[in-house]
Amino acid sequence: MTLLFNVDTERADTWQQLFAEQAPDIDVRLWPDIGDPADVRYLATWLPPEGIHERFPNLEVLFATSAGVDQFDTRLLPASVQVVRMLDPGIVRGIVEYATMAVLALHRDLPSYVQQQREGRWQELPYVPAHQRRVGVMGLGNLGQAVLRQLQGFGFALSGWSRSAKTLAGVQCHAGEAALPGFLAACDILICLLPLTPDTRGILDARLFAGLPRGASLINLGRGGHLVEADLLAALDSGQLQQALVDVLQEEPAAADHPFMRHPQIWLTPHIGASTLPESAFEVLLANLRRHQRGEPMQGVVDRQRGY
Ligand code: NDP
Ligand code: OXD
Repeated sequence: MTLLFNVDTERADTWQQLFAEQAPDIDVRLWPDIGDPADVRYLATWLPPEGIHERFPNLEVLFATSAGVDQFDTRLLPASVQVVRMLDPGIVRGIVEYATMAVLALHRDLPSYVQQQREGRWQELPYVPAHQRRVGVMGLGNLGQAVLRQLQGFGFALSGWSRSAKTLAGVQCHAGEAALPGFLAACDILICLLPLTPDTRGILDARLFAGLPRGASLINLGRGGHLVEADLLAALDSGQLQQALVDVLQEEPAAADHPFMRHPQIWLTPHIGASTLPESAFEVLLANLRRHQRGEPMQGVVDRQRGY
């Protein structure tokens, strides 16, 4: 059974070593040393190689090394190939850390205090208790729910929005497009943790910003494709939004002269919300391989119809 990794060299060596130590029956190959492509049953990759089916005629499972799978055009893959996203607990930890850091920074007015310091001003701003701070999460999946669980400990007024209806203790849940305005109207801090699909592309736009309370802030941890960048700039300029923390951009890496780079109301990070670490993702991947070998359903299989 051959598993081919198409990942960066640093992580490739760790993956190979983990398999050699703990699952020596699996023949692990590292791109570009493919050997006979007809041997490859499993491919683990961030980006899909060109002409994947012609190249690997016996491919059965494409394991994304990421939680999001929008980089794959799953329509180009034969129906027989299952696409599985990465449910790495390390990704969850990373996103929970980032979201918590971002919410607390916004809640405690850190961007304003940093600005005041630069201007040589020592001035206290009004304190808003956590229970009066309304934090909403778009996307109540693996990551959105983990973030909400963590934020609950601080006592924020929490809400969430998803495609299908959910019941989460301590969270005001909203579902579907019709419920979006009601959800937005009660978000002082909005976190996007949606997958990028045809339905969610460009969802963070002028219309959505107009539906938020004036002076709200945005944390985009989803994908750059969710955000209409010009609309964010306009919303910040007009005061409709106060601050944005942006981890993902339409074009990555961003150009040095990208308008977000030096914007005083934007904190930009280079897609570091979370990344897959072989040390924590190995068990998840191996467990899925074993499930597949036993003919059992794998965890994290992408529904091609929904696109996530
Ligand atoms: P999940 O698939 O577990 O959850 C997705 C959630 O989004 C679900 O609650 C789903 O609703 C909801 N959703 C999807 N489409 C819509 C829609 N049209 N309207 C309303 N809600 C919708 O994904 P994860 O939580 O694992 O990951 C979310 C995304 O986070 C990834 O796709 C990726 O883009 C991003 N990410 C970013 C990282 C970073 O470093 N910045 C790292 C990892 C992930 P329902 O529950 O009803 O299906
Ligand atoms: C992911 C990411 O989706 O790193 O895992 O963005």
